[in-house]
Amino acid sequence: MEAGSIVLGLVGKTNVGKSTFFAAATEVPVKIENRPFVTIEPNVGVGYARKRCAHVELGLPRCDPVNSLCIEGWRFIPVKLLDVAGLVPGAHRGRGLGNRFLDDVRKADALLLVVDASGSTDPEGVPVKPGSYDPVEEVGLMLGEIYEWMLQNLARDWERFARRVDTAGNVDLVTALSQRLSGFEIPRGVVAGVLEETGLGEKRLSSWSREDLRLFVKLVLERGKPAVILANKVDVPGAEENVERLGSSYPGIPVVPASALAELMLRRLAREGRVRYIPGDPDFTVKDPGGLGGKALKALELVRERVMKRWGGTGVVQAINTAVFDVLDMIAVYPVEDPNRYTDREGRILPDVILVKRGSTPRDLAYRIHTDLGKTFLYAVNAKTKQRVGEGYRLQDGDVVKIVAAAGKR
Ligand SMILES: Nc1nc2c(ncn2[C@@H]2O[C@H](COP(=O)(O)OP(=O)(O)OP(=O)(O)O)[C@@H](O)[C@H]2O)c(=O)[nH]1
Ligand SMILES: [Mg+2]
Repeated sequence: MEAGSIVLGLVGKTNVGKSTFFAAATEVPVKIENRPFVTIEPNVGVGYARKRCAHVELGLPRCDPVNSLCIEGWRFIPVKLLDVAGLVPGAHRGRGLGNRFLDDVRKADALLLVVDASGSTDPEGVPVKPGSYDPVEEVGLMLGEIYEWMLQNLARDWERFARRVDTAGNVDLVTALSQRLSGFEIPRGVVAGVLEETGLGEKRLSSWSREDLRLFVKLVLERGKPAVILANKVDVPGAEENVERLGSSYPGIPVVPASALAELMLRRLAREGRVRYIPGDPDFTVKDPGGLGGKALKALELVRERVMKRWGGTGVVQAINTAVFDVLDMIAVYPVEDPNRYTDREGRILPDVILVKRGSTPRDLAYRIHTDLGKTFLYAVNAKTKQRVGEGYRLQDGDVVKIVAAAGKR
């Protein structure tokens, strides 16, 4: 299954539950232990955003998903997840495992910043009594590490770079800085926007002060690698108050309360047929209470009380949804060949769903499917209204569209 084009990077302090989240979301078994620096080599896998499937809205009895999954009317849309080594304060100066591991998340479109909302790990990831460490501080430290990492990269050999750009004359700043940041996959529009907004675009690079450079990196990071705070371990008593403080401490960054451990447990038991649980559901049911041991039943009841009832779900799918649909502002569209039957050439109903940025046109979608289709795009048919739509049309969430191109076949 193709993982689509969205990449989410799990970053944060060591021993907070990044790999647990990864294992729960991707169902790929990875090493999880209660000690710092368990993960060294990055884990790459496929997780899913969840949305009502278009077949439900269209009143169709079913669909035939190919690039995604549909479970009881919920479409699960693949996104790539990266789980990397943890950070400790001072990682940018080489402490702990250093922050070269952040290099693994250069390709991430957004970051899931995992923090221990229960405060049961110290800054070095060593287990401590719950509530003895402040996750608000943890977020600040981790954002600081990520920021220093980018600043260090950009500032390396800065003077020489600035002189070269200034004297070259015909190089524009947006291009030069975008190229310099190319390893971070920062959209060009972000660089251009920050230069304009700060007025830095008017200044020669060699006259930028250290503060100018810092401001530039701060804003580029905020917009080019937007984050969601995953407040993990909310199953631990005492986490609640921390979740609230996290929410008010970082305006502009959404906070999703989560228990990666609960999701991991529910998925395992659902696979084994012992509970009924669809990832992202607000609750679950135990199928065979007799077959489960007393310990497991007790753990499940704790999950129900402390996680599902209090927070409305485990937060794992919710965090992916928040990153994809809120922070990255993506919408889901369904390309088809036959707009009357909503099928592809093989007669499969709504086989594929594709994530595109809100505001995308049918031609943008055509490019996403295939470069040739984008180049030879003529018009599209909105399968819901059966109307022809052109380049002036902005795709809407849940749209089903047929692309008509000059090449015909692809
Ligand atoms: N109570 C509770 N414990 C959790 C939760 N998520 C993870 N843990 C525990 O936290 C510990 C660390 O989990 P990992 O997933 O290995 O953490 P990590 O962030 O990947 O750690 P490193 O790879 O070592 O940096 C394990 O003992 C997990 O069982 C949660 O939601 N609730
Ligand atoms: Mg790990």
